[in-house]
Order: sequence, then structure tokens, then C-alpha cells
Amino acid sequence: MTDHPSTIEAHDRASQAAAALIELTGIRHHDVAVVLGSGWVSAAEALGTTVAEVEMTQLPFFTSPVVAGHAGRVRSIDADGVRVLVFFGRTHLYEERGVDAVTHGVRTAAAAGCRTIVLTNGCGGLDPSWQPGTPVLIKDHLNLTGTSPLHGAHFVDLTDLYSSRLREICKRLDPTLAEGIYGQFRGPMYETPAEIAMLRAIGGNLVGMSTALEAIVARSLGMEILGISLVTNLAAGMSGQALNHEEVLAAGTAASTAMGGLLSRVIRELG
Ligand code: 8IG
Repeated sequence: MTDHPSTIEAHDRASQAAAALIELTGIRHHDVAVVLGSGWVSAAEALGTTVAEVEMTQLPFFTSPVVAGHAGRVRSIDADGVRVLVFFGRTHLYEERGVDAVTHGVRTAAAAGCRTIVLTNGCGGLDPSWQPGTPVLIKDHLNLTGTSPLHGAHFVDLTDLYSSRLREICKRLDPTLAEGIYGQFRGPMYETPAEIAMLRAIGGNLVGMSTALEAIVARSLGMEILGISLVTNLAAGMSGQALNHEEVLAAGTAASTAMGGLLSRVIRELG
């Protein structure tokens, strides 16, 4: 199959960003990429020794994330010999920079050598037993954005998208971990209670504005994917209260130190 011109361009932009990353960090090859979503930022401290850190805007075709809690830096970490590339923050579809901007970090991670990617997010939960601060392994997703991050007639298999092998490793390390189905909406508005009822009816129990499009591109590039959501709020209409971005961040921050411990152990198992 011949790649669509837009795929070649996206690949070329990622190659340029990866080359700049090598230049700025001095690290020729990374093994594992980690994308930290809302509330996950302090999880990074537990991962290992920081080798280098760059501003996303120093790398070609990266734009600084606009959302509070998304710091816009890329850090190279040594986790007992596993070279980890940590993205603090991501570009979201609702920023209206297009699907290539949303997935540029994933493509760059692949170009930098990463064969595994850990996609994290803060999200709403549809299971009332998941209190704010509950981590949930993503088992599968529902892409409700109405768009695709792939270009042209690129038929990518999405079975076992969120690696059962990596989920088993996580569950061995923490048998209390639940699994869920993540529904990605475009945002930036949170859902209506009716939309949450729809998501529940079609099998979703986690809801957010990221991850699914990134996972699709990661799979298209042959990466093994681990997805972990941190439930930071009950989904709309479930708590009797309005959703508030600051509260969402606070719930994430409180839980993210524990999340760092889990991520750190998983990453060492990969090495
Ligand atoms: I954090 O309840 C977080 N992100 N769409 N809905 C959507 N995104 C979210 C939510 C939520 N909580």
C-alpha cells in the first residue's frame, strides 16, 4: 500500500522533531513514551532520574498546550536503564489545530524509537463506585469524535488496541485495578446528562477528550499501548453537581503520586 501524502508529511514532521530531541537531550534512542494527562503531572517524579528536559516549543511542529495542568515539556528519564520519554501535556482536538497536531507527540515518540506508549488521562467515570482519584485501565475505546487521525485508505486493525499483555502486568502489580471502556468526545464542553446516558447504553464507562485518537496512531505505527485513566469526577448528571475544571485537577493531583508508583513499576517490567 502506498502511504497517503498527508501520512508522509506527518511522518516527516515527526522525524524532524525526533532529530531535534536527540540533539537537545543527547539521547539517541528512547524505549517507552509516557503521555501525562490532566492531574498526572506529579506522577512523573517517581519514574526515575531526569536526564534532560526540553520545552515542547523547542521541538519542530509542537505547539504549547493551552490547558491549565498541561505543562508543555518533554523530559527524558532513565528508569534503571529503560529510557523513558515523558510528555507533560498534549494537544487536544478541541484546540482546533487538527488531528496531526493531536498525534504529533505520538508520531515523534515512535520516530524516537519508542515501541511502547503509556497514554494517561483524567476523565469522568460512569461507575458510581469509582470515586475521584480511582485509576482505571483502559480495555477498549469508543471514538465519538467523528474523526480519524489516519490519512487515506489506511486500514488499521484495532483489536487488542490496549494491550492485554500490558494490562495483565498492571493487574499483577495491583490486583485492585479496574478496567473500563473509554469514550472520547471532541469537547471542550463536558457532556450533557443525556450524552452520558447514551455512552452508558453503548458500553462506555469512562469519558474524556483525549487518548483514543492517539492510540489509533500509536497502533498504526506498531507500538504496544497501555492506557490508564484517572477518574477525577463522576460523569455529568451523576453527582447532582456541576463539573468544574479546577476540582478535576485537584482530584488528579491528590492521586497522581500513587499513580507514579504504579507507572514506575510497570515501566521497569518493560525494560
Ligand atoms: I478530567 O467528565 C475530565 N475530562 N468529556 N468529561 C469529559 N472530559 C473530562 C471529564 C468529563 N472529566
